[in-house]
Amino acid sequence: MRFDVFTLFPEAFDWYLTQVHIRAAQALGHEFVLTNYRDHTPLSHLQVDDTPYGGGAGMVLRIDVVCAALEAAFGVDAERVKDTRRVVELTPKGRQLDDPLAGELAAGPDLVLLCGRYEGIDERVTHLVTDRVSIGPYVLSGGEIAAMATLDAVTRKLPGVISNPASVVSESHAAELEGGAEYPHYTRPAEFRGWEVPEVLRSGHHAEIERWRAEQVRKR
Ligand code: 6GU
Repeated sequence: MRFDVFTLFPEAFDWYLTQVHIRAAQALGHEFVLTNYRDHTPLSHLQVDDTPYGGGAGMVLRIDVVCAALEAAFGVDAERVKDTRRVVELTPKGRQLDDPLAGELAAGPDLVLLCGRYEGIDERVTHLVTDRVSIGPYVLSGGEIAAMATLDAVTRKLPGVISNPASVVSESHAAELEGGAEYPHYTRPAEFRGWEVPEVLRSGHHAEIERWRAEQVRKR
């Protein structure tokens, strides 16, 4: 699968794209491509944004700039990109990302993420996208953190990216757990400042451990 991220701040992704499960996805043939809108702007002085019609604070990412970047990356009319790819605008106005949506995005087709900055992207971006996605009920200064959260949740769903598939199945929000939180994890030391690891986990009784974990999930 190919993941394209359009942003004014590609360097914001430098650390994230070195993480082990992104490397694992690349080793499986998946691609991550960053495009800076500014590199393809048709405007002079590398302009990408403009003041809002009707007045108000801040700047709005121009739709002609977004179209030019999509056309440079894919070599087709910007409105046609969504014919073969899932094109997602990251915006606090979008559908909230959850585990089922991450799974849906991971099932393909290729994914395009459009990050806005400032006050966001000109509303006519709706002509270019298949989806608008938010990562939660709060406002971030730009779409980059939301794009990384989306890439993270989606990449983990790709077959073979997480070496032990059981660890994906037992994730906190997987359908198997009916949206309940995952069971608690502990590691050494067994006791610290008087805080003890539950005895059952140290017992070696796998059936009892399973029962205890299932019970913890129910309680949460
Ligand atoms: Cl996707 N973008 C911005 N700017 N803020 C957000 C968001 C996205 N999701 C939650 N808040």
